[in-house]
Amino acid sequence: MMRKQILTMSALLICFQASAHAASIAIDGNLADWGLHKNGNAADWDPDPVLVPPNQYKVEDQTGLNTRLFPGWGGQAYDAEAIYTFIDSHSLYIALVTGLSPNTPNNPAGNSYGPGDFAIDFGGDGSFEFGVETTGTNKGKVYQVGAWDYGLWDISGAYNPSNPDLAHPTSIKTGTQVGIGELIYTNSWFKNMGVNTKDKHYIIEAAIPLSVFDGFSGKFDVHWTMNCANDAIWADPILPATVPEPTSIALLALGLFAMAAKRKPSALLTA
Ligand SMILES: [Ca+2]
Ligand SMILES: [Ca+2]
Ligand SMILES: [Ca+2]
Repeated sequence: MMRKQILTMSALLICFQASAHAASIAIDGNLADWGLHKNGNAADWDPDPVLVPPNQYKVEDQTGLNTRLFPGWGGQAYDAEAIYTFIDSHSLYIALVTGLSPNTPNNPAGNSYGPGDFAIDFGGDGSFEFGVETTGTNKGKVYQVGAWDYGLWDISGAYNPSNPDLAHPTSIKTGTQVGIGELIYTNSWFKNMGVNTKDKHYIIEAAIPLSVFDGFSGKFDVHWTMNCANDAIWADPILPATVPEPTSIALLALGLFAMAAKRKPSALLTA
């Protein structure tokens, strides 16, 4: 009897989550669902304004061979070009466009640096509490981060690997896994996005369940760079404090009503 009641509740809650998740982002490495285009126009970088209002994205497309990206160099191959974020009742969605191939070897001795991880700072205080792995067998896993790796540049933008700028964490060094999201880093490049039509672009698209951020809310930074931190990009969405939504309250009440009905069938029948 009790088991059946619990199943009824679960079914109702799953039902609710499925309907709330009906938002429009598919984690498939294609950013058409964000309202982005590949038409060779400047407006290609502008997302769907309803989905992604201005505070939730940043575009910083650069081009050219060995252009200075600030603080580092590396041109298109190291360009962190755009980041977009969107939050629904279930997940944080992230879309990143970069010139950095996921297959770039991490070989500092050969002046080659691989992709970094998403770094998430609640409170805007420079402490990046969470990280999301973007490559390797842990791709998509979310960590509460103990320590970060950093890049080659100091706070003034000078090459100084022994005193790196802590505002730009690169890869997760140590941490405790708190969950797993969906994440795709496309292996093949595409062209014709924006006015630099010959640039090759790769995409990272991710969905992170909000449950991993339990106890955190408010404005936060979603930051990404590569392991040299030659170029970094970030956006500042807002995570509302968790309050039960009217729909879920109604469904919970319905579930409780169903349980009460099962517990006291006679009372219901004679009412
Ligand atoms: Ca997509
Ligand atoms: Ca570019
Ligand atoms: Ca913080």
